[in-house]
Amino acid sequence: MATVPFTITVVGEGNTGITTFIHYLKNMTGGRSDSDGTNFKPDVGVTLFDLTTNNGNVRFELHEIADRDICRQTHYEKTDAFIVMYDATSPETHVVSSFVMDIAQTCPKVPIIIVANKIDCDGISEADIQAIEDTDVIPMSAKTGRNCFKVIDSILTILVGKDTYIEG
Ligand SMILES: Nc1nc2c(ncn2[C@@H]2O[C@H](COP(=O)(O)OP(=O)(O)O)[C@@H](O)[C@H]2O)c(=O)[nH]1
Ligand SMILES: [Mg+2]
Repeated sequence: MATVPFTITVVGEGNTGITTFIHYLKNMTGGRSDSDGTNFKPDVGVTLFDLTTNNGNVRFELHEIADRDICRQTHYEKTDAFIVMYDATSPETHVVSSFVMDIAQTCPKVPIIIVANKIDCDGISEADIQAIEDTDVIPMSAKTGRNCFKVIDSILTILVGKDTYIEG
């Protein structure tokens, strides 16, 4: 069966946990990082992993973008879905709306998933986590892995179709 490739761009302020999230997924899926130079740019990290779903095989190419201008210039066009991440413990990183507005203006048809990371941290209660969920943001911990695959499931639902799930 053919593998359908998707390019996912992950953006957010520094230190929100993007690299940790991508490493977690890479380790869990046996993925690999692109270090052969073909996709390499100073501010861009690329990680590939394959998923078997009930609706076919999917390849995710995850791009971590450190610089918003680079993101705009080189990535907006080829991105199938964006993950915008903020740190749930750090309100100043909650500049999600500016990322979202930027993306929505440049490529309004591309889906955006908003993730609040670091929900494992002290001071974040289950009620807080529920409140995040109520705003259609996915609460996540890249450290413990909680909800990391929920983010992937949400993308699969949007890009592949409803009731798509990872098999095996
Ligand atoms: N407690 C906690 N720390 C995290 C989590 N994700 C990342 N971190 C920590 O936050 C810091 C920044 O993470 P990093 O992945 O490099 O962030 P990036 O700049 O967005 O790529 C590191 O010290 C990570 O160990 C998380 O879910 N929970
Ligand atoms: Mg990083």
